[in-house]
Amino acid sequence: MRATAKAHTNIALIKYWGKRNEELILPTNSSLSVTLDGFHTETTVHFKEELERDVFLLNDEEISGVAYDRVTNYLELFRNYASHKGLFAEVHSINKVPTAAGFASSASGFAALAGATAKALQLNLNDQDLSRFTRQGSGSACRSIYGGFVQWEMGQLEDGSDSYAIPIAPQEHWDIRVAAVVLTAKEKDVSSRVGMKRTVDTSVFYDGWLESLPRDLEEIKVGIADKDFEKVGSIAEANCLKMHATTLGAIPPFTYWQDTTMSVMETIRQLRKDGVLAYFTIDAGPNVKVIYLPEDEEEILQKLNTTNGVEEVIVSKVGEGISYV
Ligand code: 2P0
Repeated sequence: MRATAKAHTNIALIKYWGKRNEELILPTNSSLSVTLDGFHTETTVHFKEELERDVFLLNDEEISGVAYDRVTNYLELFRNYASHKGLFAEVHSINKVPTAAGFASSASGFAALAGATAKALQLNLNDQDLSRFTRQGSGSACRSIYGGFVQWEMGQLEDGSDSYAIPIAPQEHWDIRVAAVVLTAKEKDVSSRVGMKRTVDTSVFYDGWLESLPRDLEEIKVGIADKDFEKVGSIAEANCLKMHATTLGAIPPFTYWQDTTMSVMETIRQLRKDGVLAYFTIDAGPNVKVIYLPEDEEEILQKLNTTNGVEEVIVSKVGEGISYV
């Protein structure tokens, strides 16, 4: 009753920003992401009769508190499903997602945890079932089951059975690059969970965000199919700006941006004025991700590395889906 899974993180080009059901993690909108090869989590789950509770080690360090609770509560889902009440596990995760890079390590983390747990319990889930299970650990993680370009279907049903990710185009479809621009951290963030809830509950701009999404999603899928980089980049950048605009309309208002975030945005706009196709996207934090084509890499990295506040730039290619070691 032991298995190891490896999953990569992903970056949303059309953002998930809000839940209609917090317990089941059901979103208010469908989203679309690219799986990244630069960042992954490898997790071993070992169920043992002699354990009296779950044990969670992250990078060889035993974890307690909120992070432990989230893992053990998540394992409970599988125990209930597989009728293994009282069977506990040792979970050993190696996280190759530098927290400073501002990627939700929960995406690769919960995808790897779900995969390893299902395998250890010999549940024989197909990818769709696995994605559905993964979603209940962390929303964005359900997209990390697949490589390449992935859509998370919001679904309509109250039990969440139609809310899971589907592959849109495989890893080898298109070689685009994503640079994670790490900025000097200044202040504590509003977590994505708290931020999205506050926005759904209070932002006067939230309805506008939701209304604009179906069109963004349809258009970007056409762009991906046609490998139209200008189309994909401009839709992704505008979608990110709309998501962040909703936070300014919340009560109390907040923003994830810092002055250095805006410096990077300005660098990207200037690159475009100079004829280089580069676009930015930003998640629930100050760091910026830049998407571009391989032939422009040298020039873009040179400009980013000389931008105010940039500590480090980490490049990813399009990555693969979950695998078992
Ligand atoms: C995304 N984000 O689509 C969006 C864009 C942040 C901004 O998914 O509460 O860690 O575990 O479902 O997935 C970050 O939120 O939230 C996120 P939960 P998650 O990638």
